[in-house]
Amino acid sequence: METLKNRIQGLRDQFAQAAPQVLDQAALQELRNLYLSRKKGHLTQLFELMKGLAPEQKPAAGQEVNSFKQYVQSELDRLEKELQAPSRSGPSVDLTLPGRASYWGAPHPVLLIKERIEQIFLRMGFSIEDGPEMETDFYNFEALNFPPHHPARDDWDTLYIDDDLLLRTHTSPVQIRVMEKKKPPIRMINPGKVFRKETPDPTHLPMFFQVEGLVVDHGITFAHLKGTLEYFLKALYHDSIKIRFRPSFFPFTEPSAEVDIGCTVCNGEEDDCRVCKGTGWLEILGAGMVDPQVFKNVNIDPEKYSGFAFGMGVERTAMFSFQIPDLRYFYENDLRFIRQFSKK
Ligand code: FA5
Repeated sequence: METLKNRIQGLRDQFAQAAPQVLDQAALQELRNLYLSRKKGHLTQLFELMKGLAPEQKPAAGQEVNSFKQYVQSELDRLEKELQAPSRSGPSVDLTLPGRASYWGAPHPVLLIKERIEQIFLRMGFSIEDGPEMETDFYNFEALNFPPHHPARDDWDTLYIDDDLLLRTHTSPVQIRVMEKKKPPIRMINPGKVFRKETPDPTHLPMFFQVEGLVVDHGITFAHLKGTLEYFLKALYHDSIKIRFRPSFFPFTEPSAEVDIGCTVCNGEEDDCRVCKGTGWLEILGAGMVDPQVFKNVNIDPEKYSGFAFGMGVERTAMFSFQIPDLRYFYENDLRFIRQFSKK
């Protein structure tokens, strides 16, 4: 009797293991034959085994075998039903549902404008140069004619790393690095990040991109500076963009100018415009003729050569191109903002 019970338990375990593997009608039929086939099925063999038992053991044994047979039968029925249900026999996707659009990503608007600026200057024969974001006091200030304690340093709220190292406040140090390396003629731009200890507001960021420009050759005049920048601004915005040059001061250029364009957000028509603050003008870059002292600092003879330089803010340029009223949107990483620049 014990042998029979153990045999039934063993068969029950085997069945439970085999049932989840049944994925089609052929496998189901195989399992059915294994247990219920009249000739060699496990149940037929169990009934054979019963015959050898003592008569008083037969009723209990009969109950055990019959209950196992019922278990097998009902499990086979359940598997049969499952195979017919759509989840196992047919595709589980509803092909009538509308498709989901996939998002392809979009270039960041600042990157987009940086590339447009580069393209315009490449067309004019400028090269693209690179420089470090962490600078020494010499490159960021001294070689650019800012002696220690010069009040002009106060215009830049500098982030110092130690007494000599700082996060560059502008891309102008790259002018020095390029003039140390290359001799004129030089025609280069340098796009890169700069850092200032500023509180973010609609027109100021503590980290932003600038594009520096430098031209050095024989006989370069302010007319070249003006012509180059006018050509550039018209190519970037449109032919009828309003441009004005205002006298300004930078220790490394003389004379110096600040260049403004007519407000692209309000067109000079709103007194309370948050971007131009009602002035109708937007400051886009600083520029000027390279100061002779800067040439001397890099061993270029100012009697033989002259040049001009400029530095523009890329976020401000992008802000004016896309009419974005607040520079802080660029770095809030709100996908709803970024996705507007997707081409798809
Ligand atoms: C400079 O940084 C000079 N190095 C530019 C220069 C280069 C002058 C070569 C002469 C010759 P300025 O601090 O004005 O200048 O900055 C240049 C431009 O960077 C500004 O016109 C503006 O477009 C942008 N800018 C300045 N400060 C910020 C700021 N906090 N956030 C975003 N953009 C800024």
